[in-house]
Amino acid sequence: MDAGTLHLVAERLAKARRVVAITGAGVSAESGIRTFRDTMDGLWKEFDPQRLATPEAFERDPATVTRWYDHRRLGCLAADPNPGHLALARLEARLADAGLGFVLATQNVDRLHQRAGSRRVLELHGSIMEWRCTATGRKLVPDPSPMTRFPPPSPFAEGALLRPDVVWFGELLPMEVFAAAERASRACDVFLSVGTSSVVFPAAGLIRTAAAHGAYTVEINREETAASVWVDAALRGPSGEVLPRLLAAMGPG
Ligand code: BV8
Repeated sequence: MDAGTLHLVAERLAKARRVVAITGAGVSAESGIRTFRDTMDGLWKEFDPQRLATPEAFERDPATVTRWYDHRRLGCLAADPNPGHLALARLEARLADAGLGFVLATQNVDRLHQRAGSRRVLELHGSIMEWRCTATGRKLVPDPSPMTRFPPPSPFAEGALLRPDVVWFGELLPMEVFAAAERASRACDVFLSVGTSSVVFPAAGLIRTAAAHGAYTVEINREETAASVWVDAALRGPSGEVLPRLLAAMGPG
């Protein structure tokens, strides 16, 4: 990662009054959670996330889809926040202490940002830690142990099922959550895009919204993404290394 760019970005962040960060699967990779672009581990090698993460797949084979989600849920529970999650929580605290604004919009469903101490987290694609009744929409947090029946029956309505409270491909995002992320993106001075391939919309559009409203846009990723061609600065490297160095380069908070 280029030290000059790091200090440039740190200077911008140190002067910013409102910051937005969007994160994707890459920010959890160093916690041992596979990204969507990694080949899937063992049991799931033959499945494609974009085929499994759809209402049609759930309709067609609810047992396989819920088994996959319970497998991922247990992996998220067993994972720990990494230095990248912790650095974003520190950035939020530093800005809040100075009476400045910080909004974290995540595409991740693993709740590691919250476990790292982030307080204002917009879960654009829901959470794997909450499941909801297919008949009533009522939600619950399943026990932190493997589910025993697939698909899990809903306790809220006879004959109904429980599904993960995530947004599947082809499903609408929670509109009030996305609207809050859009508002923050329109108003921010600096927009950080961390660990996302920036291909899934409408989340991937937020960085464009920020840029169109004058924000300084920064991409933190190990490699090029769909947004690389036009961000103001790119910090190449694992977010678990880049983010702590960025916080350190900002100087005393
Ligand atoms: C919708 C939850 C309205 C479930 C997920 C234009 C406008 C609107 C919609 C569309 C559109 N064009 C197409 C669509 C449809 C679709 C879409 O975007 N499709 C894509 C494939 C083109 N969008 C939707 O369906 C959305 N709904 O628009 O509703 C509507 C309704 C009906 C009909 C039409 C429209 C809903 C999308 C949400 C889907 N749910 N997740 C679950 O988790 O199972 S998406 C899921 O995939 C993630 O949440 C995330 O959003 C996406 C994966 O992206 P990333 O997080 O970026 O992860 P990825 O693996 O791709 O990349 C990892 C990155 O990290 C890489 O860049 C890598 O280099 C980097 N990295 C790796 N290690 C590190 C690292 N970086 C730093 N450090 C490291 N250590």
